[in-house]
Amino acid sequence: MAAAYTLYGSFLSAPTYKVGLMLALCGLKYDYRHVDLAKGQHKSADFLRINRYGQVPAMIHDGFTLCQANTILEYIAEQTEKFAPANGEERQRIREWLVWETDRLEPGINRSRFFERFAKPDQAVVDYHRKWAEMGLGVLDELMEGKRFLVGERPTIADIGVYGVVAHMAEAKFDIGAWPQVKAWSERVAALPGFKLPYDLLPKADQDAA
Ligand SMILES: N[C@@H](CCC(=O)N[C@@H](CS)C(=O)NCC(=O)O)C(=O)O
Repeated sequence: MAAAYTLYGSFLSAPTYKVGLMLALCGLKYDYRHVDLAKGQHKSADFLRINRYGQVPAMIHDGFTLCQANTILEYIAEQTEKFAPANGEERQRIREWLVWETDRLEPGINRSRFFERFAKPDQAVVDYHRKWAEMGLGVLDELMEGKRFLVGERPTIADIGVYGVVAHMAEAKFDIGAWPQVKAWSERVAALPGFKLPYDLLPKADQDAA
């Protein structure tokens, strides 16, 4: 029988990892559909019906189609009440973190990683993005001082969204040791039950829930 959740994504994609990590930490079974970005499958007519933006990840839950990783995290948290806000103030703080990271953290780290792994543009472009990543990591490090998790004392989807990016910083050739609060926090996330690193989590081909 098909699982209630189907995740469409790529094992190379940090935003796909965010959703896969959330499903794993919630202990949810899901069918996985590999979208081959190199072959342009994300721009095919079939896939555009699932995600109009032509990007991974996308998810279908009981016939309801979703895209944009951080909003998928919010959806799963609402469905399961796991990693969810405890009250209205936490909901707001979580959203602030999730918007901040797509604005100030993800572009610098993910593009720096892309340049290291796939295609290097002019050095000035590389330097520009590395500077943005370092600024974002600096803000995260400062704001994590004296805190266990981003919002309150327990992990929420804010941690999962931000961690999904931080997990890829080594591939972007950033040494997490330069940001000690980020390092300590990321170790707390990695200690959560069900946690898996990116390449241990996402299959390289379609996989149905066991
Ligand atoms: N804001 C989107 C970003 C998704 C994204 O950038 N996905 C990349 C792979 S990591 C992609 O599909 N790139 C192909 C494209 O944008 O055409 C999210 O969080 O889901």
